Amino acid sequence: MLQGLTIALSKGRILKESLPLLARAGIVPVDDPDTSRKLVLDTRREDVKLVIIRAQDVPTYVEYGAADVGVAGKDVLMEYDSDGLYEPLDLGIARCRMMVAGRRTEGRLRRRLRVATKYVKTSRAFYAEQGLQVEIIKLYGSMELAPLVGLADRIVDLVDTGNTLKANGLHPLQHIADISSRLIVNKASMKMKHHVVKDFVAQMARAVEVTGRAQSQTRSRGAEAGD
Ligand code: PRT
Ligand code: MG
Repeated sequence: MLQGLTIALSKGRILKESLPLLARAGIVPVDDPDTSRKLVLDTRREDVKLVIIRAQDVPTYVEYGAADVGVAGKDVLMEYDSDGLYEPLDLGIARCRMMVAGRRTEGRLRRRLRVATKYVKTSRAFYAEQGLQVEIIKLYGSMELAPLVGLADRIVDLVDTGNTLKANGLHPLQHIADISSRLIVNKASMKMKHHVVKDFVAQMARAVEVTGRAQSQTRSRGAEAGD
């Protein structure tokens, strides 16, 4: 019997950066994921399909077995904070940093520091470790706005180029974690579909390795060419 494999991915940078890795494992969607409105995509491998969902929903789908495996940002996984998943591989994609940011100059506060973020658990743990009592304000997006309109003193958000912070007059202040996307695996699938899952993880590990090698070759060629 052919055991199928369902892979959960989110649209946007995770899908974009996962596709080249999946392609190395022969997993190529039949329809173009950029234009298709399908939420379940068939691939050229008859036994493999992709489900396309919100980034924050990927761990839920995988933990409950609606997908066997998935790709999720470490930021999402830290916030999801469950031991109901395996996390066997760092894919090294969609890299960024989770940072505290704010205005550089601010008056002395006579109340608790207010921190706006969608990463409530992670932020609470970070400040607790610092021994600081802060007020966490949960937002779902556009965190950068909060300090500008006086909603919060700080934000905890992801930073890549730093352009979004800069454009809003904010500065990175503290580093919380380096972020990249991870392969996650449903615990029952790891047992029941051991061969399929193990092969897939191995193929992805190989793809990550090959991609990393190609990238460092490009870099060293760039350095030789003097750019
Ligand atoms: O956007 P949507 O609400 O649909 O979902 P999502 O934001 O979770 O999806 P997506 O595709 O934006 O992000 C998916 C994952 O990509 C995240 O969970 C991270 O693990 C990873 N990732 C990597 C990033 C970034 N880099 C990133 N720069 N996610 C978001 N950003 C945002 C950041 O929040 C900020 O608004 O980009 C902005 C900062 O970018 P710079 O380059 O201006 O610093
Ligand atoms: Mg986004």
